[in-house]
Amino acid sequence: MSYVDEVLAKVKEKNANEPEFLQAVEEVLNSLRPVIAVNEEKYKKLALLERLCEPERQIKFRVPWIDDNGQVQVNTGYRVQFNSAIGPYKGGIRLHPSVYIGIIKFLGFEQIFKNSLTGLAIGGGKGGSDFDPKGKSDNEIMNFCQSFMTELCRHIGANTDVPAGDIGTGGREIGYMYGQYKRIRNLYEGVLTGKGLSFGGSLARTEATGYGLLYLTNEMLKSNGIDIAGKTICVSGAGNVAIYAIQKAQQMGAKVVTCSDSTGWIYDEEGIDVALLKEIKEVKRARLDAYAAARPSAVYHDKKAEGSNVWDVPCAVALPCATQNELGIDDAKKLVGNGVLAVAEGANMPTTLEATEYFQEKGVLFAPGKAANAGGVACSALEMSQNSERMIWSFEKVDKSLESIMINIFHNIDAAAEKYGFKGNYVVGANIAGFEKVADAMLAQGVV
Ligand code: NDP
Ligand code: 2IT
Repeated sequence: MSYVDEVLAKVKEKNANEPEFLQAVEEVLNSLRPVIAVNEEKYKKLALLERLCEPERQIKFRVPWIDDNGQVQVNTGYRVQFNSAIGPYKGGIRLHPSVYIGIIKFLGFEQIFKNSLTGLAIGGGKGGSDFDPKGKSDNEIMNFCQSFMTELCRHIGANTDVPAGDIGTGGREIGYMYGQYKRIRNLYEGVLTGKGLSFGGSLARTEATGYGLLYLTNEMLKSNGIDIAGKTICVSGAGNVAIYAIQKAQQMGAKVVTCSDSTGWIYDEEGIDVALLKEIKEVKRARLDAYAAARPSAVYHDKKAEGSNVWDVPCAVALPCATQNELGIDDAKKLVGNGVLAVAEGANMPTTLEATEYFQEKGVLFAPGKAANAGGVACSALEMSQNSERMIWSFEKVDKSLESIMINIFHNIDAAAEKYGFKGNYVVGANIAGFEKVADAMLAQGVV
């Protein structure tokens, strides 16, 4: 049995109840086969892959808070500090009822390679809670965030572990968490990213993941002789990543005709109205049916009632920007049937393994999330730099840095794929290019 297969078997046995984590590990380790083969004995003796798949530290804690009726509620908080070989742990905080340790571990594992791909000094981590922000009052959100940070604050720090946003955690939540950190630790430091602009946040961080997704997608299309201008694009999700992906796609001359939330989706034949979408999602925190109600060119589809989704709509480029495993094999077949040219993942692991392989077999360009959505965390690292030097960069400076980071990522993953004989397979390229730096640092730092 090869070393990779041995480790895969061990990881499966040890984490049998964490399918999302196993899915992420399987994809990465399978891609690494050609690199591992070159140093198989050495890596095995040093248990490099076992160490890579075992978080350095996992923290699980009680989060009690009081709702508006005076009732005490209890949630579970998590922080997985996965790998600090190349920098302090870095990764978002997800607030969603589906959160359990397997979700946080899959996200933390992906983050190791993504952060490495940015070329910046950030290790991999992720956190979150099964708290559901939907329908909560502002006061309840603050109570939760303060309680969450009351425990988390002892485990993080500007040079230790720097959390940020993810599903359910945006500027408002980061603000409440930052206030509580500062109050308890008496430290005004860049311990969180995605902060408000008045207290150490970076310009363009809000836009960064969506913009970065389009910078990378555009570069991938260009290198394959395709012009993004005039193309029809389907986006899923209607949160931070989706909104700014739509905005940048439009700036590049493409037409985005869909977006979605957990209850339904929109088809807008005239192209999504970003100002209206922002008003509904960022200001009113409402559902997407409000978009169709305000826009005659849009049709709202109820997900449950119709069983349909955005991938039913013919497009040249598909950008899944909502959540894990939202694009399965049936969706992939529909997209390919409708002539899709490229898929780029704005979300983390939105495409199932089966669907990913299907796209690759059919010659669809496929950019995996750990490369395609790295713009968010890259900009977070730029926020950390600004906090360290106590400076504020202009929007243009951050945006230009972001663009060049994303273009570099594309060329690095493209080159890594080609070097190992998998030309055009950006999944393999991203996993190998992300792994190489982390492995080198781990080996240099001894058995830790
Ligand atoms: P938001 O909370 O801002 O938006 C999430 C969107 O996805 C919402 O429209 C939400 O709908 C939908 N969604 C979430 N969970 C589900 C679900 N289980 N089923 C169906 N729809 C769902 O999160 P982000 O935009 O920040 O994150 C989206 C994805 O991008 C995630 O995978 C995240 O990990 C990834 N990502 C985020 C980065 C960032 O900087 N924010 C950086 C890199 C990756 P509803 O509101 O109805 O729940
Ligand atoms: O998945 C991700 O990369 C994020 N949610 C952003 C992490 C960060 O630290 O900015």
